[in-house]
Amino acid sequence: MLIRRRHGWEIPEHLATPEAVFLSRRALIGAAAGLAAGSLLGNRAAIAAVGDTALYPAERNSTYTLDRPVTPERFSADYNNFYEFGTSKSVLPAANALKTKPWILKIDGLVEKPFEIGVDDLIRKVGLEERLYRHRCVEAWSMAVPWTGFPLSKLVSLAKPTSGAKYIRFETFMDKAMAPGQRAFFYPWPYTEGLTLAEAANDLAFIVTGVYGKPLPNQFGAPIRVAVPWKYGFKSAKSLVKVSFTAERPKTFWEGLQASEYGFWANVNPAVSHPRWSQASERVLGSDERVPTLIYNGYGEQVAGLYKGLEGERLFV
Ligand SMILES: Nc1nc2c(c(=O)[nH]1)N[C@H]1C(S)=C(S)[C@@H](COP(=O)(O)O)O[C@H]1N2
Ligand SMILES: [Mo]
Repeated sequence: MLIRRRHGWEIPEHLATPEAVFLSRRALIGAAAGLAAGSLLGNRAAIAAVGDTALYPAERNSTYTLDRPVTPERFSADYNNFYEFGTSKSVLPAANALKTKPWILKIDGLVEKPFEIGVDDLIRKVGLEERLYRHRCVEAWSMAVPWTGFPLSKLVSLAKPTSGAKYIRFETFMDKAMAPGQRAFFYPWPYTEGLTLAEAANDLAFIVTGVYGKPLPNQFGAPIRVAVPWKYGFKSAKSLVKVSFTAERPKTFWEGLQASEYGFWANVNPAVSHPRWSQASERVLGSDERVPTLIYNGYGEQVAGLYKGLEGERLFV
């Protein structure tokens, strides 16, 4: 979290080419299954599932608007936090090693019946939409991106949590062979994060499978991640393999590393400094401009109510 460097913005050609090949192959394989599902269910989501090429770009949900331009992909795609692949911002080449097909998501804990589901099946089930969201890293940089995905509440509904469930816990994959960062033993791997069920039910809480109108490039946390736009970026865990429902507040990766600096709530607040730097403003990726940071990252109207009665908690760390 401490290292802040600038790197070249080029996306190597070897990244673009396999994707194109991959997508056209997928379109062929997916066509038969997608058409069958479409005629059975007759809904738009199922029909759209005729391979990844037909799924992206998804229709934009116009409810979510920005107060700033979308960050060009050449900036956001080579300035990432993904500690599994190293602590620099230039994890793009290392993240190439992440094998995202097939990818199984496990749902467990306090649910009616734990289950596993392939990410492609999940997407076909719930459908996709695009949303423009701001993203504010605790390190005081920010971006604005078009995420593709679906509300986290849809995943909660599928999971059917039991009455004892109060929290949702996200877990990232664990594979030291693929992710060299996970060989650093002093980090509490795997990466974990958490929300209250009330937060997870808020419409802003989003499960992300794509960005910039296409499936997630690896360095963004492929194939499935979280976006919780009113909280500091570290709450938005990447490359999820497990979503668990718990009675106890889950211990998170950054909390495990340094609880005094990175807490469970981590709601954005310009008035509450990080112990080592101000949170009053942020550097917008792709420019040297600094803009004032907004309480709840500008989403207060939708989320402030979640924290009524919790004023005694460290809501902004
Ligand atoms: N598994 C995992 N998830 C993670 C991180 C990480 O290192 N590992 N970094 C977090 C932080 S600090 C931020 S700011 C965002 C960065 O998302 P981006 O690289 O897509 O911009 O991912 C979050 N999710
Ligand atoms: Mo971050």
